[in-house]
Amino acid sequence: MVVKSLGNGFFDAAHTGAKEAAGQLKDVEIIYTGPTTPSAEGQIEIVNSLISQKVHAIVISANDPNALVPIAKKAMQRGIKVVSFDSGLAQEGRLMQLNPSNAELIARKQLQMAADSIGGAGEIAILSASAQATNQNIWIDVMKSQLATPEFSKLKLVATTYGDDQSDKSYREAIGLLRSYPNLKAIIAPTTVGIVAASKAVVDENVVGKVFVTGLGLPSEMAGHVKSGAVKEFAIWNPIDLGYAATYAAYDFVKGAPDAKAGGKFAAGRMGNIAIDGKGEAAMAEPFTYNRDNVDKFAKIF
Ligand code: RAM
Repeated sequence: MVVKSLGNGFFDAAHTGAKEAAGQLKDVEIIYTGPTTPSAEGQIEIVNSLISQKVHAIVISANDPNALVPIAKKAMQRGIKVVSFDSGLAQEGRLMQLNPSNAELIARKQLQMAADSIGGAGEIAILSASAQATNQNIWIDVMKSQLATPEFSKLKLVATTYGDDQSDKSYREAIGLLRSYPNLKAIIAPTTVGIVAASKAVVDENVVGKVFVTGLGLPSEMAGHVKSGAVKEFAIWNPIDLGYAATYAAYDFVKGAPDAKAGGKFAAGRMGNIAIDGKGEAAMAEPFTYNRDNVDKFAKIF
C-alpha cells in the first residue's frame, strides 16, 4: 500500500482497513509505505523498489495521475497488479481505481455545507492538498462547475490554494487567505490535513463566527474544531473501509478472479461485491456528514 505521504491520519486509517482485510484473507502481507511529503517523485522511487522486491500487488493513492504511469506500467509488465485507490492513476497506469464515492456527490456536499454555514451567500476559498492530486483536482473542477448553477450562484470563489497535505504549509496558506480576503466567509478544505490547519488558523486569527471552515475531515481530528465553532459541519467516507476494500480488490486481481476487470466486480469481504465500471472504476458509499451531534461518537473510530 503506497500512500500519498506518511503521517497522514487518513492513510493510517486506510492501513487499519488493509490490515483487517489481510487478517481475513490469511495469505496476504501488507507493506505500508509512502514518501515523507506527497510527491510523485517520492512515490516513483518507492514503486521502483517494490518492483525489485517482487511484491504481488501495489495499491496506490497517487500524487499525480500521469507522472506515475510509466513506473506503474513497468510494474504491470512484471506481473504486479496495480490498483489505485483514493487518488487515482490515469486509466493506462492501473487495472482499477477505487473511488471513495462519486465525485459529483463529494463536490456538491462540500458546496452545500459551505452554503449552509454562511447563509447561502458570500466569498469562499478552497484550501486543497497538493496541486497535482488527482482526487482533489476532480472535486475542485466539479465544485467550479456547480458554482455556475443557480443553487450556488451567490457563492463567490475568490481563491484556490494548496497546502500540500502538510500541516504547516496548509496553516500558512489558510492564514494568507484570511488576511488577503477580509470579506471571506468560508474555507472549503477537501483534505483531512487542510481542514484541520484551516480551522486552527480561523481560531488563531480570532475569526470564529465570521469565517467557517468545512470540507473533508476525520472526526477524530475535527471534534475540537467543531466545539471551537470554527466548523459547523464537515464530511468524509469511512477510510478504514476504503483501505479494506482496496486490499480485497488487489487480491482478486492477484488471484485472477474472472470478474476482476472493467465491467465486472470484485469481492470485498464484509462489504459484499463492488461493481467495476467500463473505465475500470469502482465507487463506495456516500460521504457522511458530521457535526456537534455525532462527531464524538465517530471520533473513537477514525
Ligand atoms: C487527505 C488526502 C486524501 C483525501 C482526504 C480527504 O487525507 O488528500 O487523499 O482523500 O484528505
